[in-house]
Amino acid sequence: MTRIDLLLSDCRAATMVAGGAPYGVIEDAVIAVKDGAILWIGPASEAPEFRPVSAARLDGRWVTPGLIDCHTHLVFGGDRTAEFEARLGGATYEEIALAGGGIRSSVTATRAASEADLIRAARRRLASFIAEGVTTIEIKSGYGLDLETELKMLRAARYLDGDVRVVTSFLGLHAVPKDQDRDAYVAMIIDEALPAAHAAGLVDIVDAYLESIAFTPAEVSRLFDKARSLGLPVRLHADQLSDGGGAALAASYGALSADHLEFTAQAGVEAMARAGTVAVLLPGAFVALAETREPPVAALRAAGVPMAVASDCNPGTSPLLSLRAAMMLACSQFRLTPEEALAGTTRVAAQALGLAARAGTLEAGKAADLAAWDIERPAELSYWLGGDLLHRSWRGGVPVVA
Ligand code: DI6
Ligand code: FE
Repeated sequence: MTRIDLLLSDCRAATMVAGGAPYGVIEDAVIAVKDGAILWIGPASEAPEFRPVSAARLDGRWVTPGLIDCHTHLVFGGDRTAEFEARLGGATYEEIALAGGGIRSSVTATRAASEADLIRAARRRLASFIAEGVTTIEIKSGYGLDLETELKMLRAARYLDGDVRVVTSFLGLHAVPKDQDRDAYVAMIIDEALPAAHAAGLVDIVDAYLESIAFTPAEVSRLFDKARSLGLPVRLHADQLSDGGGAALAASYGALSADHLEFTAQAGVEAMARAGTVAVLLPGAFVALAETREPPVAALRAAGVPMAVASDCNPGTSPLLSLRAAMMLACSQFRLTPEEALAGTTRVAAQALGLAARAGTLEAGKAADLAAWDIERPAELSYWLGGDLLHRSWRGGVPVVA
């Protein structure tokens, strides 16, 4: 009899393995966990005998891969409620940014915060995601915009790794800081800040904000050349407020993902398909900014571009503390199917973070990041806006929500 650490039984598994039954369903499943990974998963009728250290019967509940939020700005100082009120009064996001508010106001607050302050505030926000079954979260820098504060943000993000797996993205090219020469700033980020953050082991992915109010294709290309020379994968905030050719640029670097994509044209979609770049859809920003231009979901689907869904949790454009809410909004606003939305926060989200071999589906050999739910069918995860549906969760087979 095989000795294992954890045995889950009497459950229905939405494995999210592609290509088979919807949701990759296994009815009456057994999941055996050893050394943090799934050792065996399959129908109870075919299960070998296991000798588990601990076991849980789940009374027919659904089990999915732990949810993965592949795009957040969870670490920041302060808040932007005044800007929210100004927008409700008629100001646009671009006007506020060009007047020196927006990202720059979060930069002021983030520089003023201690590392402990940043951790405390981010941990409070993270609790909302953990409570809804998130077991992996990506967190970006980009509200420091100087070497010291970018490193402080990334250390805070790394510190939060524990109940959840944290993946970091270096977002030095997020905005040009106030009163600073643009070219000197870009050079500092590329030649100094990125190499230093990488040397400190703080960078998993390199991100940038390509936008008319942010950085140009030429500037982003220089950053991505540097990332390539350091052996780091890239991703990009692309075509959110205007078509800057961001999707095609990201694809030309073999980016893990291009994110937002509201204004992406057909050529960008096709370039992403060829490059295997994931489209990360961020309906929280779409709703919070009351945007009307939708990302080209039908074209992405037709071209076979995998679609992820993320919260984009940030103080400016997406004050969204729920990945499940993002799933619901992706269905209601962008017409994803509930199955696509769940794939977008499991299998495809893992791909967007370069974690496809380790997470995102329930398969032997993958991490035992699991969520068990009080639902009757998997579509409910994208159907309810809010609500506490989680029964239990595990990271690497260790209970998180018990
Ligand atoms: N992600 C970003 O980085 C920008 N928009 C988005 O969706 C700006 C975020 C901010 O205003 O703080
Ligand atoms: Fe973002």
